Amino acid sequence: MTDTQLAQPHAPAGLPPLAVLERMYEVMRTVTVTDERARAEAKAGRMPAAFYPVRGLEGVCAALGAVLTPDDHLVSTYRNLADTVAKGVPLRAVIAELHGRVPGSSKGKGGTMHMHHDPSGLMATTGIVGSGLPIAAGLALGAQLDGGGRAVAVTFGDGATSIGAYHEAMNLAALWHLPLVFVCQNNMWAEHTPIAAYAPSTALAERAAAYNMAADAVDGFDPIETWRVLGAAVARARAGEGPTFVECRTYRLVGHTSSADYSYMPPAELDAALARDPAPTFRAWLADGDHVAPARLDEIDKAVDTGVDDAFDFAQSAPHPEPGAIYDDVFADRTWVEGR
Ligand SMILES: Cc1ncc(C[n+]2csc(CCOP(=O)(O)OP(=O)(O)O)c2C)c(N)n1
Ligand SMILES: [Mg+2]
Repeated sequence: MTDTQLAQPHAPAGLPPLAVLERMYEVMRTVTVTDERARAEAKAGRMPAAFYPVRGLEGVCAALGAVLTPDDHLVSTYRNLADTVAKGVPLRAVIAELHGRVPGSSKGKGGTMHMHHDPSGLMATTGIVGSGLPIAAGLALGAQLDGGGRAVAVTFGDGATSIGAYHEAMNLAALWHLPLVFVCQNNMWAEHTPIAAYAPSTALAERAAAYNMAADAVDGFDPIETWRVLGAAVARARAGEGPTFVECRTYRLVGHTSSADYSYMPPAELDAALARDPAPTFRAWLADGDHVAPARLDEIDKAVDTGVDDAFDFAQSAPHPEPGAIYDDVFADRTWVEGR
């Protein structure tokens, strides 16, 4: 933990209300089931796209979704299944976009690298490591100029903290007190490189002190603690108290992409993380602590399974975009396109 005292005054007391607990579990279960199905579909050649698994991030993303409203903006990465679902993008629109089909959130023309869904506040996803941070800083400047009240969050990996754009965005956000939450999804790996092999200090939250920015580090396998810390950071942003850097410590439970070998990951480390698999662990905690009735959890599981099947069936029977649609939604002034 680093400067926990900076964020904590805003931390909500107690547990999230029942509806929020149920929604968090629904998101986590949806993500776990969809992730597995997407990897299978990609391997079978039915989803001809790179898919970046999110297993391990379920609790972090469910917590983030629970503290943001649809008016708040989110910028994510290529590893965005959990972020998009948690932010409220309909699963059909997410899966159709992964398949490059017309009903996708970017009309099937963006794929996982370029998703956008206005009604839920998902502003962009990016394929270039670290490139979402300056975009989010711009959105946060917009929110500030609009008079405040709206928070902006950006998610990125641990590896992104070694990219120049990360430092530029951190610097400006702190200097201008932007309403921005930097959510570092530290899964301990950047492709095939473990964090200790590329970062001289693996305490990533401590770097925020160099920008005089509030920061916290949290166990990302604990969705309730993550909800508290992210909730406090979002509250700071809304209150005009400036940005917060939150390092959510998790572990990547499968390979970098759906097809990548991950036998290089130390088995003991991976097994320890798998023993804390977010959705089943949260489910057991909800049931054992009498927070949500087991029958209700069964109901959620059933609805999630049906919803995931529906989203893949929907996507795979939807049309691809027409070639002529390639210039639509790209240029505000279409003279150049139409003049050709
Ligand atoms: C600027 C840039 N350099 C390299 C890559 C190739 N690349 C894609 S994902 C990745 C790993 C990034 O690791 P991290 O930021 O920890 O995110 P994770 O994939 O673990 O979620 C790399 C190097 C890229 N997309 N962009
Ligand atoms: Mg990583």
